[in-house]
Amino acid sequence: MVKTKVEEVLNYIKKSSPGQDEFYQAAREVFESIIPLLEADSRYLEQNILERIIVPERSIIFRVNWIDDSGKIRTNLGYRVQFNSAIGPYKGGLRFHPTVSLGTVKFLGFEQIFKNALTGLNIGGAKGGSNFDPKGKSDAEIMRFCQSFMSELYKYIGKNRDIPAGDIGVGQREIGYLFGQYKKLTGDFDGAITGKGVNWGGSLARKQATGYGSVYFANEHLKVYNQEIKGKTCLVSGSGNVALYTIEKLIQMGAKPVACSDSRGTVYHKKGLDIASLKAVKELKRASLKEYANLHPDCEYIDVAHYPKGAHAIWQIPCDVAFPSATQNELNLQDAKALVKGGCMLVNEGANMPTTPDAIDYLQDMGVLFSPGKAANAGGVATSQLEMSQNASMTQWNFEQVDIKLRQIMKNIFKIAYKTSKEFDRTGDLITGANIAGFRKVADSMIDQGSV
Ligand code: NDP
Ligand code: 2IT
Repeated sequence: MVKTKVEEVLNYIKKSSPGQDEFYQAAREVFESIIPLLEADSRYLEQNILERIIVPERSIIFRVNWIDDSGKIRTNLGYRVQFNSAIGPYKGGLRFHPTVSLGTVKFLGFEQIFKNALTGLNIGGAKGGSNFDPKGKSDAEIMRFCQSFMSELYKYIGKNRDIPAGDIGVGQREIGYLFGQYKKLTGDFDGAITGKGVNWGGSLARKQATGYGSVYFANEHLKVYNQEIKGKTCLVSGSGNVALYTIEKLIQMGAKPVACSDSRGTVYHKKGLDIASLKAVKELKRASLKEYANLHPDCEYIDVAHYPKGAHAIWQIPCDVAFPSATQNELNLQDAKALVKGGCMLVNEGANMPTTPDAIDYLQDMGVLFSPGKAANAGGVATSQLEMSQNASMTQWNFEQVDIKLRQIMKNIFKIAYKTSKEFDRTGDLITGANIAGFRKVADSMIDQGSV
């Protein structure tokens, strides 16, 4: 009966959201994994929570006109999906990438609802972005695009209403231009955007938080099995914000990250990645990883054109722990098979939905530990909330204060996901544990607040 109902709602999503495959994938994963809760407590189906929770409270789509360096008017699509505000104001990042569509933003916003609930903080779920491609654009073009994007978005956000932040293609530079325009239009210097620079209201450790948090989570996970991250050989896909600070924390904790990637290729540095030159190439120069390979003749560079068909080069490298930290569906069944062959014991998701459903099934069947992104990468948004909190009280905490809170939050997220997996007789299945714990908090709040 419960399973039939879940299928019914999933079919409805498929029909009512044509072409939104990623959204459908995210909804299926959550709904299938919460079946034990729906069976144990009839209130959720009686109150039509599934039908209600899969519809965003509001989806805003807008035109963004901006002027390129040659004086030509260019047009992109802008999105903000305010998915759920049952437990707090809408909160979630903005993604600028040519692949962004309404389906992408809906999948990310849907995931964000449960991730934010898991942090234990009062933040609702949202996501936004644009199909604007920041690659190859000048600083001035990025600034004009951000100003134009905010000229529409500012109408819908606010420190108690909706608080955007960064995601793929949106780092501190973009947040600066967005915040500048927000301030100009509203006249308010407040915490309506997070990920700000530390000189102008940003929180120390926000930049590091997602990556550091991901490693703290992996370590908590390993501890249950009498293991630790120290001494482990690791693969970290991507080389953006999340990947770089995952690599940095791994090195600090005595692990050995040996490979990372970008959209053009993979670097395999067997003796261990050098974080200083990685940051210099990717963070400061915004260059290709090929430049890192040029600086380190002892490392191997595998161009994306030479990936084995259908698989991704990075996952073919032997490792103990894999941290997919680039983008969705970047680790497929073929990759999962290679990881198992290479001795991988834990896949810890730094990105949002990086592992395909068949890859997850395979990893779990083969006894590989799995940390779902909703739990493992929640340190970024949690620290965003710490930034909101500092802004509201007009204070600034030092790095250690924020880092201690981040560590505690990641420990708590692990604890609640693990405890909930146990409660539903699936001890150690953190997908079930995280989805049920996140869903229960939001669904109970929706029930408390009635039909709104
Ligand atoms: P960045 O833009 O800083 O970095 C993204 C990295 O992934 C880059 O190295 C990029 O390559 C690579 N990449 C992006 N898209 C693709 C693609 N389609 N194919 C191949 N490579 C790709 O983003 P973040 O590090 O902020 O985000 C990474 C992931 O983590 C995303 O899934 C994001 O949603 C998630 N996340 C981010 C948080 C944050 O606080 N920033 C918080 C929680 C999750 P290239 O350098 O060539 O562009
Ligand atoms: O996916 C995510 O959690 C983020 N991109 C961070 C969101 C935030 O509001 O800090």
